[in-house]
Amino acid sequence: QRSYDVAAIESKWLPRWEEAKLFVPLDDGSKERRYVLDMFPYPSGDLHMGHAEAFAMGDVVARYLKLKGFDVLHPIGWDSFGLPAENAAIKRNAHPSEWTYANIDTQAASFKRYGIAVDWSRELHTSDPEYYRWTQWLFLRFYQRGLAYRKNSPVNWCPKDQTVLANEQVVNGACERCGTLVTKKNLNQWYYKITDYADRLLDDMEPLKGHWPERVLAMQRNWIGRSEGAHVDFEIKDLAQKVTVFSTRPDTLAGATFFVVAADSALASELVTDQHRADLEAYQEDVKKLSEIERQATEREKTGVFLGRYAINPLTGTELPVWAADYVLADYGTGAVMAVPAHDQRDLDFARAFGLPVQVVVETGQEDPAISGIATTGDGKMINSGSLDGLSKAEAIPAAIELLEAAKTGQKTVNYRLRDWLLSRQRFWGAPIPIIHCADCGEVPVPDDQLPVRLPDNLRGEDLSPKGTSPLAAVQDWVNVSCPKCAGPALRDTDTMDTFVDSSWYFLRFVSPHDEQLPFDPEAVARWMPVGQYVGGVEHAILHLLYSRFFMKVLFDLGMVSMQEPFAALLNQGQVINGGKAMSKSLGNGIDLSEQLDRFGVDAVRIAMVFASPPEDDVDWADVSPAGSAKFLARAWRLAQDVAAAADDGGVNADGGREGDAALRAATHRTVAEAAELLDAHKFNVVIAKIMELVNTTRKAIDSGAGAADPAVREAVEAVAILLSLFAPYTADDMWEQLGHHDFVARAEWPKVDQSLLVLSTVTAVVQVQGKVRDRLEVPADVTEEALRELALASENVQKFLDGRQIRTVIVRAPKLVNIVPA
Ligand code: ANZ
Ligand code: ZN
Repeated sequence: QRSYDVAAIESKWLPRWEEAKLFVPLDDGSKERRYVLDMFPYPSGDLHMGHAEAFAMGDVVARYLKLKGFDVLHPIGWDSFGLPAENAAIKRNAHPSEWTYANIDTQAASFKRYGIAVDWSRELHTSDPEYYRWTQWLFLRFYQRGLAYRKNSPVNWCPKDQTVLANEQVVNGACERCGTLVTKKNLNQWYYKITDYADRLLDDMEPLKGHWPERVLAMQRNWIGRSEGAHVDFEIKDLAQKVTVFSTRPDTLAGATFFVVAADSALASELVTDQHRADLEAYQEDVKKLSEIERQATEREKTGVFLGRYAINPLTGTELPVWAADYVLADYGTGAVMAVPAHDQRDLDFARAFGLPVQVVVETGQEDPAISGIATTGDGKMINSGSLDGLSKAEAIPAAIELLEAAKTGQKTVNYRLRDWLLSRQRFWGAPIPIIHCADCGEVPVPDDQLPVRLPDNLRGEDLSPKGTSPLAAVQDWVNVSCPKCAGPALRDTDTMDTFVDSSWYFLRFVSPHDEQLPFDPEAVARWMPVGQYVGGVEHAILHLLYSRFFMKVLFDLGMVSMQEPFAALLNQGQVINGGKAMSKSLGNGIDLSEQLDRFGVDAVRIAMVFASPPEDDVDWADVSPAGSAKFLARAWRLAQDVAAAADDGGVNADGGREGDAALRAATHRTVAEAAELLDAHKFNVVIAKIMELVNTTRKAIDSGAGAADPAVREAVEAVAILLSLFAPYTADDMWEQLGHHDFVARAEWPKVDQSLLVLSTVTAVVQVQGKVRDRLEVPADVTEEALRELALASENVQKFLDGRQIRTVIVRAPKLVNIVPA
């Protein structure tokens, strides 16, 4: 008899798995295909607890589907461009690739040891020229469609990282990477025109409902921020210029009593009279110092300056004083608003701060906003609004738009919060933008046959330190090229792409990772995509997931893919925390994964993690017991050993244990049936609890029942090994081998469930009224409390004894007892 030796089992199976390449998909059409994908890791160092959790979850799905008979694609790669590599290179006077690829080696070794069921032959790195060649190629396809363009505008600037940021990378006004408050800078930058896809990104979320977490869909919906309303044009008195506003409430036009433009917009400087220019400029200086969050905070006292101008209400002809204020944002709508203080709280606060009039145009029955200080935003009857009087809000909005359109001073419009995706970065470690700037020809795409535009390899350490312009700009022999069009002297674009560009299409590269003709083989895409189950953190709810959806739609429009959504289902795993708090250096509550693996073994750590909570919830390491899991695994493993010892022929029981212990057989089949349902519903933690029960039941059968030679015991232990293989692959394969199988458990079939064994026995439930037995009911042994309560109340005998009395309480002890207490 051996004992359960974790280290020995790991070193025995790992090389065997590597050699067997168990998770290379057949891709021959003999089985239905399924694509399972984990968000690929950033090679920041070694594998950590967060990876361990996320990948354990994805692995359950991949292994389960394979056992169920699907041809499973479960690849892995590295999101290996990005700032941390560059910062590490500066510190160590090295090239970013050194740090990056060393980390990848370390992480890959840990992933292998961690036993993730992936096809290693498809491994990719976004920083490899073979990969970024295609990132550049795709950029050029977008460029040719007018979906990649350059413009000069105020952009988010991180003063610490010395690079621009996409709106999606600014979290509460700060850089999502380093937390530094983001400022604005006017720069000429590259954008992807994601705004062209706003409506499709919204509409195509409909079929994702129920398959994606609702909060992710809600976050995307808010980020896109579609609002319906109207553009209304206002003449400016004494100026030839017209100014347009965006309003969701054109019905309230007659209630506009002043007009506000964003203080930091060009418009403010254009409109201001000479007399007020100094005031405006002083105010603009103050506004510059505020962050975006401060500007939008509703509690903050309203500030602003009068510009000396008047806008003319196109409906009533009233002159509205024009103000500049910071509560109106330069980059939303048109950067100008018609202020309706009676019905908009921000406008009302401003009106009260500066003594501007308040005019009610919707009679809501609430107190006059001028007195209460509370704007009335609800429905009511229109008043003081000419031909709109008497209409409800729902009627008045289209009616007002009709009036404006007839008078040619406005039209219906849809406004979005979504902005184009700023994709250029002034840093080194990313895919160079494949554009050449020629004095004569302008922007010239690098010809496809000259891709990739490789990064120079002679930059290291200080060469990479952030200067506000790309480090590539300093490499003269890289920057200076001849124009592909006219052969004259020209300059390469020196910016690199946001790393979110790399990750917006990697899932497509995985289906044909070695393709040299195209970024992906369209036929392989048709076979494998969309991803059937995507697994990753909720922190990507907007950035990566929105960008990937956008890429897919563009590729669809390019005729390169046949589906418009990349991820049919999404699972957001929780985080691993410790003592109720996120692990952090400053709290000193970090848990080192490799130390845990060394102490308890891979399987124990994996199973402890999955068992701790439903996959969507956080795992608090303080409540997790890998030691307990290790004990459980040893118990399961000993079952296989006992069966092997008891079997005289040591062979596999082919008849499925038909002859054996009936109660154990029922338990086994019920466990397998329930496990399948639970796995489909992603209740992985409950599956583990079920396996634990089955292990206990089997142990009892061996020690004080049927004995280890009973065919039902073998059947039970085989089921345990197969179920365990989803969570504890080393232990499972070792059990499988002891049971006499000469192949890996990953190649086993999901156990067949004998439906006749699932019929549950019934029990007799006693029904009392006021403590006296009044009926007996035959009910299923697993009857729910609610069902039993209903059955009891429906009993004729009970109704007779209740005799129409009201019921005070019903005490239910399923499945055996119900006590009804009348009032
Ligand atoms: C008049 C009005 C009356 C408005 C009323 C609202 C209520 P959402 O729903 O977020 O799209 N607005 C327009 N552009 C703005 C800007 N650049 N900065 C700040 N506010 C701006 O909001 C649209 C409403 O926000 C618009 O409708 C406009 O005020 C304001 F009873 O116009 B409304
Ligand atoms: Zn040229």
